[in-house]
Amino acid sequence: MTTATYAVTGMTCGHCVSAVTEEVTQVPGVTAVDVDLASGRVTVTSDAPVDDDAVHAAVDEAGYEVAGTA
Ligand SMILES: [Cu+2]
Repeated sequence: MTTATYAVTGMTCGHCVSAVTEEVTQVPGVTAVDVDLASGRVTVTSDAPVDDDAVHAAVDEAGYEVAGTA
């Protein structure tokens, strides 16, 4: 099992959290997504390392931006 944590900017409420969670969950290989709204950290759990670009694209699709890894 692998976890990667990303710093995501622009999330302000529970709706943002659901939107990001929903999109990132759809990235192939992802088994769990945990969003901490206060810190803007998104922790992605997967069986094998996930394509960073796919996570960035999913966050972008939700309407937010990955500022970097956290
Ligand atoms: Cu929101």
